[in-house]
Amino acid sequence: MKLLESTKNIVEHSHSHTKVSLDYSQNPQGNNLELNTKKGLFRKIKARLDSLAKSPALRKEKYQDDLMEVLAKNGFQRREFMKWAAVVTASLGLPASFVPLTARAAELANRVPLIWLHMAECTGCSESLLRSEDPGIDSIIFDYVSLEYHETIMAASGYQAEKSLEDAITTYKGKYVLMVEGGIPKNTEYFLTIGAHARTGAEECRHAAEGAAAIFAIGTCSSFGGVQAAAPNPTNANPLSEIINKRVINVPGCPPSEKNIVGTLMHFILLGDMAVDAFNRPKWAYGLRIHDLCERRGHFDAGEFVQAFGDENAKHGFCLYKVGCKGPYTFNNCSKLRFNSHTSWPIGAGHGCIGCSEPRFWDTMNPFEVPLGNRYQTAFTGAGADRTADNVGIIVLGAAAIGIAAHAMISGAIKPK
Ligand code: FSX
Ligand code: SF4
Ligand code: F3S
Repeated sequence: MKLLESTKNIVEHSHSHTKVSLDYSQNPQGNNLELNTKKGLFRKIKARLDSLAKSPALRKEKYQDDLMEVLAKNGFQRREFMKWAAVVTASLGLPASFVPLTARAAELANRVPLIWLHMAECTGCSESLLRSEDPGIDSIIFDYVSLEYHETIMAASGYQAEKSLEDAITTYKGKYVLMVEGGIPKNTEYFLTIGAHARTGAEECRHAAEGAAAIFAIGTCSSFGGVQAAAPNPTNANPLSEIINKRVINVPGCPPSEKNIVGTLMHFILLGDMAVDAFNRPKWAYGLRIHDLCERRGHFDAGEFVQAFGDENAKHGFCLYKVGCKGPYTFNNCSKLRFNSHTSWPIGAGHGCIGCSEPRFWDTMNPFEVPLGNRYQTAFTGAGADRTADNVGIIVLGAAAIGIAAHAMISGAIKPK
């Protein structure tokens, strides 16, 4: 964090002296950018990629082809790949002239060893990414990456699987990216044991984290504990960051989109580090609220709300706030990037956002089909268990909820639907 802050100062300082500026339109703070000019940043990324290109492609037995051939075999042309690279580049807050660099980073992704561990979870994060029914470009790139260990898709099992994990940890010590999916029991670690030697989940995480070059918690379970950590949390499930002593970047969502998983990997390959918010989520993906860019936002502003699922207003695609949408309190980019190769997302499908990328959302955002504002109105007028809101974040959230709820109520009064 210190390093990022100091580079931010350099960027800001040099800004006052030079006319060359970066495109910060999607990344207003710009504090994930280490150099002070577009040219300098371009050179820095290019040097990183040049040095990566010198290392050998891994998993040759599986992919002798290059990425373009792998994509072609799956029916994608270069034009589609470049379009994909343009979307990722823009999402990461980088200028359009960097698109060829993103494309190259994807092509070189088979040089980066990746270990993916499963803890307590539903495997939805892996499925969001792999989309085995209908893989998109993100899924294919992920498969093309040197995925050294992933229990769901590897052929090995039992002792053999454990051996492949050990081999990967030893062979790529200090170089591999570690991605962990799922919550992890703490103290009563034995509530989660894995594999032939029945190691606890926590032991496995600590062991794999030691030699990792970068560590990402994939999904809300690994980032914040997730569904098994919901009250009363019978297994003492905890986030990865509570289990190990190294820096963890959280990529939450239940599940996170394939773009957020692959985009984070691309960001790492391109720049090595990234700016994060207070919950250690990459700012490029979790910097805005769902509500900020929601396709139904015009209806919210006009006071046009769905009152009950299936009503006339639902057919018109009106705002889902009154049937419980938590988009105003949720930081994620679903409204922009969507899921399943940009085809749909929860609000597009007609249900409100349930706040799945926020800490403790199972406890704080439910009931999912009731507006959050209703609950806080009760709490703030004196009754209700929520009066015990035990941290500033929730109180701030509550204040925002009251504002949002007031808008919905006033709009409802003026314009009953
Ligand atoms: Fe599931 Fe990943 Fe939710 Fe958790 O998910 S989609 S329960 S975030 O760890 O598979
Ligand atoms: Fe979209 Fe939900 Fe905001 Fe309505 S309340 S505009 S549905 S994010
Ligand atoms: Fe989750 Fe809300 Fe996106 S429920 S998937 S953050 S729209």
